Amino acid sequence: MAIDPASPVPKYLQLRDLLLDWIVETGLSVDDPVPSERELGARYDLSRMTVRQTIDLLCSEGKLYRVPGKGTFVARPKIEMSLALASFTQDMLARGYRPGARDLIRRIIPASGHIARMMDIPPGSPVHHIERLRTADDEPMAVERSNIPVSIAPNLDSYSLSGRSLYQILEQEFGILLDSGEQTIEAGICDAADARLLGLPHGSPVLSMQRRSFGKGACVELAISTYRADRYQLHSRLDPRQ
Ligand code: 16G
Repeated sequence: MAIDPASPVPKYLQLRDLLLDWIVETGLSVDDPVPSERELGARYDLSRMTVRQTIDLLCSEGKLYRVPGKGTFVARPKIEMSLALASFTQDMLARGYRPGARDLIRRIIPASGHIARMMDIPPGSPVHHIERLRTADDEPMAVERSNIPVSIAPNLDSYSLSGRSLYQILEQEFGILLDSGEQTIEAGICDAADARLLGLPHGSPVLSMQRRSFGKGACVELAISTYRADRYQLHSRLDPRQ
């Protein structure tokens, strides 16, 4: 395939698709180098500026990455997160990664006005506040901040969460089955604290998620989480009836 100069599609976008096809066809894998901007320009008869625009785009999409002085390489594919009421553990296992969690904060706090409103509980009522760094194959992926009313899981704080799924503990120890949920996802910028935890430069793009999970009509968890946008993408099936 070649660039079509008569196409209404800008050349840098045509080159993007050609390069992605070429990577698949030639069987390039993660960390393999792609040809230099000069070689690509010559191969597709394009200016260096157009080629750079394409490479910039593919880098910002997380498909390629640059190493100064070395070249441009194929990036690892992003992890797909399903928009289901699944736990991090389930989601990672289903995708072939080893899930992990490191406790950052675990304490009982009085529900703030926001938490109380979101969870439909009285302001000031006690909630378990759990902050965890979530990992996949030991790589930091997300900072999750969960709030769970003490009234529904009184001694949750006595259960270790290392190596065990929160949703599994809620089900097995407290008989709480999550039956519905809602989630909002926004683009965001990593603050200094989360950047340090996730091993990212301050100001990196993230996916900010707020999830409310319900069991028998009551709000069980309000989770406010920060996921790395360079390693994560959301995947959902589309239903024409919704
Ligand atoms: C998911 C949930 C989180 C929940 C966690 C439990 C989001 C986006 N996702 O990551 O709310 O606390 O699963 O995971 O908020 P676990 O059962 O593996 O501990």
